[in-house]
Amino acid sequence: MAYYENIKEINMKKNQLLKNVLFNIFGLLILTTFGCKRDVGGLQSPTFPTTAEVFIDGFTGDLSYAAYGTSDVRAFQVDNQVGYGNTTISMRYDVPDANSPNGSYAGGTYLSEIGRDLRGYNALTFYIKASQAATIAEVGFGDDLDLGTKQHQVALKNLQVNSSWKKVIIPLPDPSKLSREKGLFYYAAAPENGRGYSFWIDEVKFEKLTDLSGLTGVILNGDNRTISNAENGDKISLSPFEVSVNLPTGVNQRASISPYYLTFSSSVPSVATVNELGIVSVLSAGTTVITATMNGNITLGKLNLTSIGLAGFPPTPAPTPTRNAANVISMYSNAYTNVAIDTWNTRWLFSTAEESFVKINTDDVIRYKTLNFVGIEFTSNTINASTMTNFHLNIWTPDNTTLPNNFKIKLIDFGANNTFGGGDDKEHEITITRPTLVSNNWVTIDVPLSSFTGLTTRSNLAQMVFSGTIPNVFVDNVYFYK
Ligand SMILES: [Ca+2]
Ligand SMILES: [Ca+2]
Ligand SMILES: [Ca+2]
Repeated sequence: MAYYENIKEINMKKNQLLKNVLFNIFGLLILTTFGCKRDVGGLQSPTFPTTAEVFIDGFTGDLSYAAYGTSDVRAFQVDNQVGYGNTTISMRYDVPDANSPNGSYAGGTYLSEIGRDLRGYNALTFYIKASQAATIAEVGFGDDLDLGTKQHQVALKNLQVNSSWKKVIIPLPDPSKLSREKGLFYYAAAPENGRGYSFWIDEVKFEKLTDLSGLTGVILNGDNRTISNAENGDKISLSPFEVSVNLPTGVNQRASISPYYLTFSSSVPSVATVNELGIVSVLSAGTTVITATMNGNITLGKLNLTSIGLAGFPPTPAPTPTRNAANVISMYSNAYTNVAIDTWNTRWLFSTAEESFVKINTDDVIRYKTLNFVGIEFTSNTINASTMTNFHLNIWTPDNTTLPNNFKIKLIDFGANNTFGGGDDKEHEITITRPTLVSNNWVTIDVPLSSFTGLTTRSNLAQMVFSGTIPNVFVDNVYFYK
């Protein structure tokens, strides 16, 4: 199969990032053991090669190479003079100078055209040295150019190298997921202080190491993070996602991993859910603990999340009334049968109040916004509260309630003629302030009707007015009782 066809196939499948890409690893030809048009993806139980080697003194036959877009596509070549150990063949990378017309960095990925079964291994290893002390931005595997997902990517970042060969070990976070891996090795390296340099990599292979220990997934940098004031609708990432391992040298090493290696869960999904990318979605007020597992083992790091609910919304319903219904005339409550109310917002001239009827969990509440004053009418069926002793309601506000802020309630009785005017109307307004009036808590207003001193009759109550200086008010459990 021609090298040219290989390019075409990859370009068809993949992406814009791939610039020129693909030049031959040995010279001019890439030989593959499979026809390049053969589609093995649809087979039910295919067997993929378990080949460990990627590059020893040459490449395995299933490989192709793709240079990353904007990189220097000629940065990589096989070096026949330098090699690890007794060999004189390795992979050489010439990082360009900054502002090089050929590209601003060196980077690319080595692909198995058909995929490999890596489930029998636990690490990718290789040797590396450089022409000078340098920091390689990224090396790893799992970049199969499937842009946007890179589900199996593992990246060792900021790898320190110098002029002596050293062995690098990148653990496979969960080998069971690597039954058909195409992205066998990738790298990206930028100039050091604006100047290019060279580095060599050799003996790239997958291994089953017996002296790796402490393999653990890590989220949130391994922290036990607490967020106590999340709000509904918040999205919170559990990144960075990492794998931690104790290397044979005793060094504890972390590498970045795709979130697809992790399984996330929320202890209380009604409060917040977490998707396969480790993004937490806050849904309702309450507390949940978000954790993750890798390979069935709990990761380092977790998120203790408390949502206060909707911003400016009561996190919980108002206290449920317990008074005997026989002693109550209810205007608005889930606890009682309510009398008919004409409107909870008369939209009188100069009133800016907007009302809506919302639920806190399953409990109904009236919400007022931009409240300066609001008229409430029940003239069609006036209320006879003559035998009642008290007026009750619950309110909740997120607004500042320090003095002189206030919430006012006016009750209006249409008098003996049971109609507006006629000289017999009576009314009285009370003002609620601190300490009764507080923010972000349900406030119980329970006032003896005798306190409405101007309301000398109450057999034909027909109107009520809420007003004051707090523009956001939730109202519930509005009733008279005796
Ligand atoms: Ca070699
Ligand atoms: Ca209610
Ligand atoms: Ca009247």
